[in-house]
Amino acid sequence: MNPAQTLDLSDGDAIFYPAFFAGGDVDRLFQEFRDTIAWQQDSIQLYGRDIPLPRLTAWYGDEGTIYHYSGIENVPEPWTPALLEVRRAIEPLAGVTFNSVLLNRYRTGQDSVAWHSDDEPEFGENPVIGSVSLGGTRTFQFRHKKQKNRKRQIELTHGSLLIMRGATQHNWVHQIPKTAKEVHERLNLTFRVILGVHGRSNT
Ligand SMILES: O=C(O)CCC(=O)C(=O)O
Ligand SMILES: [Mn+2]
Repeated sequence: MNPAQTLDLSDGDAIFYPAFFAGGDVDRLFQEFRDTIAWQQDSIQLYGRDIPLPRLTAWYGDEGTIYHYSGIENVPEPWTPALLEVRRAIEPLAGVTFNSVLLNRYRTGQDSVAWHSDDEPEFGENPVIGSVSLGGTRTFQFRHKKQKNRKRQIELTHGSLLIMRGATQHNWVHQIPKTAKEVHERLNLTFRVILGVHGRSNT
């Protein structure tokens, strides 16, 4: 593991570990998740039309961690051993017990996620989000919600961990823009805490 970098968001709090997972583990995890996760092509409803998301997604977690976004209701698949392995590795740094994970699969540079913040009510006031990246490096951008010229960006490398916490989701939006560059397929795992769910968290 190499040293942490803080992102200097002032009214937000984000820490980045460029090579949190290293060696053979990273390639093994990439292959395992690419080949065994129940990837779905979701779409959002916009003006009465179904628009496919520009990426594949999946939702895993404790029973009852139902998560809504853009009109989509996500019912979790149960944890797999590999997901639990990653979760346990990052929890000591995140300082929370995660009960769910949203996975994103960016097949090419044309896959992306648009500006948003992870501020759905089920995440609570100041959510801690642990985001693990595997595969091709993609640029992750932050933009301040009010002072739109305040921007930050980092390259999310293979095996990296980004932790967002504090007021980050209140004050900043983030995105993964499309790129014309040749990029390798990328997987992203964002571990989250959904509030109001009772029960065992490690089954
Ligand atoms: O792919 C990423 O690094 C970001 C994904 C993201 O922001 C999200 O799923 O909320
Ligand atoms: Mn997000």
